[in-house]
Amino acid sequence: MPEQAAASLKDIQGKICRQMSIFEETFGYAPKTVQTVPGRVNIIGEHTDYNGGAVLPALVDRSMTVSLAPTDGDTLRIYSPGFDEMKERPVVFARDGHWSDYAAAAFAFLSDKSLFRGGADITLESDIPAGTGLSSSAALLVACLKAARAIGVFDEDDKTIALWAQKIENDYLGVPCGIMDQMAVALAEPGTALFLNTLTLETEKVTLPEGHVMAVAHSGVQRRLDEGRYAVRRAECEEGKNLLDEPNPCLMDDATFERALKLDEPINRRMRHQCTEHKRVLAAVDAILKGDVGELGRLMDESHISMRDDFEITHPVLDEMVIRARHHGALGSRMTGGGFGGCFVSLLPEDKLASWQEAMKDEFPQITMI
Ligand code: GAF
Repeated sequence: MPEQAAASLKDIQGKICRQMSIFEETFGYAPKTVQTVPGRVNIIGEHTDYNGGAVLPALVDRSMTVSLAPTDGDTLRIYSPGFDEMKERPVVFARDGHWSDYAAAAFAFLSDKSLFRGGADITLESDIPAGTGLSSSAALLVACLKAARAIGVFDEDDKTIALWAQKIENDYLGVPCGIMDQMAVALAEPGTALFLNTLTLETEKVTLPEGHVMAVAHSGVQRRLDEGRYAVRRAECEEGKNLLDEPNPCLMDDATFERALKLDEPINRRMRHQCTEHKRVLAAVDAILKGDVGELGRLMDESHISMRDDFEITHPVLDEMVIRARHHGALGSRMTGGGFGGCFVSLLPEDKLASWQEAMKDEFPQITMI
């Protein structure tokens, strides 16, 4: 087993053991299951997952761990060592902005589908920094659903779990997200990226060229999808779709693209990002398969510029960091995730990783390396 994979397996085993003891200390008995689900970084393909486009996420070495035991009652007892708080709430869901909303929504969904009866004791803990574009929410929902499956509540596959997690986020938690994050954290495998067609949900494993890594760093600028700016971009895309009569703007043909460019500001630029970003994902996969890291880096840079100028979802601090990331040796660099802050991802030769991280930390002490 490669050194990195062995280290990450050891890390997961450690998290499972820790979570078992936390559960036992909290509830006085052992959990029936412990599930660990990693976060994800998106290498390229931003905001294309709700417009029929392609995306290329990969797992990060941070994860969400959920332990669970069913109970006879009709309440959920949810404990978080991070918040050092126990929350008891009915299975019937009412969103109240509490950290326990996500876990509660997962069980409410299963209960509303008549799959889950009774109550549950749950503990959850994560080292995925929340609100940084690494899909801690999707990891939490998928971990809860996998835990429920492990105790026999249902036996659907991982793809169904991803679709359910998206539905819970859309319908119970009011976040109008696409399907990338849930598919990535439910299906991707460590060490490979997941090339996902968000229209057909077909997936393909893609391995980065030998000797290169994707370094992920948190800029220190916090973001939240439910702040509304993500929803505004979705609404603008809906407007573009209607004006062009094109249900999947990522896939528009040349003639439609010409019409899109003539739409009013800013819908014309929003549509341009959709179409060019989708094409960049396809080109990036092609570059990876050919081992052309120079081209891959160039596409990542171009993607950042498109997010900055056309889709307008970056942040001045991130714009500066990706420029400096390249200056310090990255072959390409871009913000990753929903936007307006959070993390960026940089392509680097493996042997430059340590010196690059040091140079970036020296210049931006607020950066956290993931
Ligand atoms: C967030 C959403 F949850 C995803 O569905 C996706 O749209 C992403 O932002 C942007 O690519 O993570």
